[in-house]
Amino acid sequence: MENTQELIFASQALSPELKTIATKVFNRERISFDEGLYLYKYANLSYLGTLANYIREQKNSNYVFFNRNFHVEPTNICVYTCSFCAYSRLIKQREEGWELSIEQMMDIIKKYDGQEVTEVHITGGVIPKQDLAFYTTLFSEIKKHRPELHVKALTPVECHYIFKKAKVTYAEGMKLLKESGLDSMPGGGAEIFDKEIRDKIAGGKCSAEEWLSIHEIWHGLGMQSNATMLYGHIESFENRVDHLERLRQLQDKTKGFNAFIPLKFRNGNNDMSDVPEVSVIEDLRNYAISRIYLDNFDHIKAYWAMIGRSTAQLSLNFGVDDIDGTIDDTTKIYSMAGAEEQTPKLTTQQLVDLITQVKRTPVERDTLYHIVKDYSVN
Ligand code: V47
Ligand code: SF4
Repeated sequence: MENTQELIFASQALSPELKTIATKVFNRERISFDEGLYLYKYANLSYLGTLANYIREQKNSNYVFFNRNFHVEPTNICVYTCSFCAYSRLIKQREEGWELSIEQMMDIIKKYDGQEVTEVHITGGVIPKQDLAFYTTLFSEIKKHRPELHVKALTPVECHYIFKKAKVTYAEGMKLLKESGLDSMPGGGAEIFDKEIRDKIAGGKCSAEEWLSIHEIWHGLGMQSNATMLYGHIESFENRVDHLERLRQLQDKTKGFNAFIPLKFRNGNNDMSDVPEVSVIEDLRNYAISRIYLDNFDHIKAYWAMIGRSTAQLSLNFGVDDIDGTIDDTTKIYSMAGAEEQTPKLTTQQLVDLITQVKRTPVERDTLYHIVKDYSVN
């Protein structure tokens, strides 16, 4: 630790503000909103990497977590029209979309019988037919068939819509979903919390306050979830710090978030194709600042299917300790928006190799970060 501190403080380029922030990090003190903003505006990559890596190793030592998972996307038809979304088809273009029945989804799930997957991740578009009863039936069917398979499903965007339609409160709806077999919630639908930007890119769907409230209620039931931030489009650095700040405040209250997942805006085949994508340097800076700012989150995840394998490997030196899972070519949301990974699928051995190539220790986890296999132990 002394060496890390000496390295940081020896830098000629260090302003008094950056010195104060580094001192806070080494003393395990929280940085402020203005300091978060200062990092986005002025900190260089090596400074951010050193601090983020220090925190990452304090929290998770040399471990990099992954899981064995697959996705089921019930539909890509959607009543909403988020302008960054390359995936959804409006109801009127439904011939270009897919819409799975409960039986079809159960057939997908049954294909994994006998395989060592631990999680099914279920999210997609929002349509009237796939309502609260549809999802409670689906979850209870999954649990009847394979009780130990962790069901991570539905974002507040879907929850808000199905609860309103069923005329139940968020609390009643979340309780019904829990009783039917929902185990945790993924981090999607957060986009960017700032109202002006959210209205521009994701108008009509649940608000920031509603997104946060649904997670808070879920955590209140003793359950866990993830959080995301869609970055690198038309948002400002202030908007990013505001997003991190709201998540940090909720996590102080509930401690229910497992991981934070920054999602890089990809500009292929959507209504924001004229907005350029940010550089890999900006991706790494953003991972590192997220790691530094979110002192009450245990895990920062780089979603390899979205940023590609090489950037995911690099991110492991910038605060990231998790690279999601095997996925098994079961999600289309990023490949349709132009991500490098056109057929997102990695075997467990390939994930282990990616991690060991950058001299980290692979650990297979379950959704709630219990260790399934530590690869440093033979
Ligand atoms: O909310 C959609 C994003 C999210 C684009 O919790 C895009 O473990 C970039 O949240 N460019 C859904 N991003 C995916 C998600 C997720 C993924 C993996 C793991 C977990 C988890 C959660 O995908 C959406 C939206 O923010 N998204 N389109 C795009 N063009
Ligand atoms: Fe629908 Fe989600 Fe796409 Fe928005 S991001 S249009 S809510 S599928």
